[in-house]
Amino acid sequence: MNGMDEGSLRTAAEMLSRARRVAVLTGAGISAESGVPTFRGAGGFWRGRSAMDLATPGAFSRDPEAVWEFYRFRIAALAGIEPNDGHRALAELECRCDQFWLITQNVDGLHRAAGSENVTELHGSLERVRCRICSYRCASSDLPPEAVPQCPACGDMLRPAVVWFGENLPDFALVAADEAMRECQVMLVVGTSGLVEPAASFARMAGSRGAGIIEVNLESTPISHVADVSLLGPAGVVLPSLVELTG
Ligand code: BV8
Ligand code: ZN
Repeated sequence: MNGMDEGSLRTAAEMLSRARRVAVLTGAGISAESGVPTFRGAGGFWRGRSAMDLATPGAFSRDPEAVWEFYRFRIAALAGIEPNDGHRALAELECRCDQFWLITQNVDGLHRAAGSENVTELHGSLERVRCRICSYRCASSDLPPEAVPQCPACGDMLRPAVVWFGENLPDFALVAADEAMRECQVMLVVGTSGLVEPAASFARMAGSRGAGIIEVNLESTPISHVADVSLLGPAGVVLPSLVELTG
């Protein structure tokens, strides 16, 4: 069942109204209407290089200047972005549930800025940087100005506190995601292309345990096959309508 038709929206709202324990998985698509480029759209390229090529430990070892140029640009862009109605609708939904998990692949901090509380940043955050080898960490806003900032504690290189391709996700994030998948009665999957593991498998895992799956996206994705209902439309329009109908 798909399409942003009234019937699908009503079905999704009924699923959510009956659920007391709700999990949400979000991807870059929920921040698109805030002006944050998505990974696989046109925004997925930086000076002709794919974001995927730059977001790896190998790229950082080979060319830390280029990787830092990419991330400084994205960190600077955080100053100019605001949560949109989609982020705010999820913060509202959280208030209406007995248990709520917001698991995001995004690193832009917009869910917390919108007021969401139980947020798990699977892939870290652009708001923080850390030392490549020691435990030093600081806010991105306190970043030293050098092209490749040095750790004040040990002198090695500072890096963005995000999870790169080929790196493991932090244990606390996997524990939170596992609990959400086990406990939720409904999982809402918003604005993700469903290509990056392990997040891409969360909906299938929750669905195989009996949770109802609702997808919100502009187009169908590999997740559409495991969704009970797919709502095709922009998250900033669909989510407020959905939460309002949930009553
Ligand atoms: C791991 C942080 C164990 C950085 C990100 C081969 C070698 C090495 C690894 C692998 C391999 N094969 C598979 C892997 C695993 C790899 C992976 O999945 N690769 C894929 C691409 C093949 N995963 C990992 O490496 C993960 N770690 O598995 O550890 C391990 C260890 C070693 C070796 C193997 C396994 C770590 C993954 C984390 C990577 N870091 N980000 C940074 O941001 O710079 S991922 C990055 O992609 C972002 O976090 C982003 O969120 C994420 C996923 O993308 P989406 O969020 O889905 O965004 P996308 O642009 O793709 O899609 C946007 C969607 O929104 C679209 O569907 C669009 O239609 C929709 N949309 C647009 N506008 C709207 C909208 N929807 C609604 N409304 C709108 N307005
Ligand atoms: Zn250090």
